[in-house]
Amino acid sequence: MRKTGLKSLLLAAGLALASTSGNAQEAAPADTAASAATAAAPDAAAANATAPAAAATPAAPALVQPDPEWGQPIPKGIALPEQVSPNGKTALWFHDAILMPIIVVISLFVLALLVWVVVRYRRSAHPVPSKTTHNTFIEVVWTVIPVLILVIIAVPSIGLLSAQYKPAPADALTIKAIGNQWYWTYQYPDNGEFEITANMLKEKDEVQPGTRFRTDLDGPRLLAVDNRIVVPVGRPIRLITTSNDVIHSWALPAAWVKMDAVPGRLNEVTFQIDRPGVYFGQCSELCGARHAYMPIAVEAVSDAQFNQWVLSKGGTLGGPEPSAPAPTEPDAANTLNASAEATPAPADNVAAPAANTTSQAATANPAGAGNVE
Ligand SMILES: [Cu+2]
Repeated sequence: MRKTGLKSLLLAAGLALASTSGNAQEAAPADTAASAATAAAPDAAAANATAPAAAATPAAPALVQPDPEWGQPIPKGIALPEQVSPNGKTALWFHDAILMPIIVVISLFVLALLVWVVVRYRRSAHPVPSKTTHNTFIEVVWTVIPVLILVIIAVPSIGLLSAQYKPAPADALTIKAIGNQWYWTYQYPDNGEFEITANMLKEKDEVQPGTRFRTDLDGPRLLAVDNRIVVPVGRPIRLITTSNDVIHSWALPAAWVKMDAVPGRLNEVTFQIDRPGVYFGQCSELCGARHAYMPIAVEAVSDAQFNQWVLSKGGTLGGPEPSAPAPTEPDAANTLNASAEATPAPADNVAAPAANTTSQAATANPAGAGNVE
């Protein structure tokens, strides 16, 4: 007991120091932030939840409530999930309208042939076997029909394949997903390089008192994370994946995305979410003991909410805009950045989460501040 008291005192002192140095450039709020941190000193968890840096940045938009029918597994579901991206919709149509009917018809046809042969040519009904060896007509038919079926499948299949690997357009938003044993970090290079750390949220009975645990607002068990990433609805996302340790895989089934995250390499995939909501995925490459506990949660919101979220994370709005095809004008970028001047510089922001050292015991990585509720 005494040990934890001492620990939280040390932690609080560290937080107070971090907050004063972090806010040094902003003359006015420095004192209040420091005193606020000191006031919160006895409760390290509370101090962590209301990160000192948040005093200077705009409030994050409220958490979006996940829809149990969309973007997460449904009980007894055996079909592909509802798709929210153009490629996903094509793939779902391809699976439901082309592949499944063809597979069902072929399977039933082969089953019927087998049953017919077994019944009609059984020994009691057909004691003398036929010696027939060749039938040109049947041989042509059983060659030509499968070829035609393969051509029918190949046309939409190759189209989908090429669509999945089409490079992102110039106005796409770039997000970098970095796999770690066993959590994800994300960077937004178009928006001031700020970084998000996403850890799985544990259940109420698995955490220390005062630590944030999963609620229904966060999402399903084993899929909810403390910091969702946010993307704008209807805008192409250029997702770049890599890893800090072993091979992971970033997968979001509802958006038809799965891309390996390989150490020392950058993989790229483009996707787009056309429906607002919260979508969940998991690491899809066996990456170690806690492979099952590094989920992915993506919140798709309007442009305005996305911008608000970016500013709340200390980012900038200098990235390419969806309507501007050639957004390289330095002037335009400056005017956009002007509104974000009150927020700390990107370098400060990247450093900020390190001050909030709620290490999640099992992974021992610094967690982010969490979505302030
Ligand atoms: Cu992994």
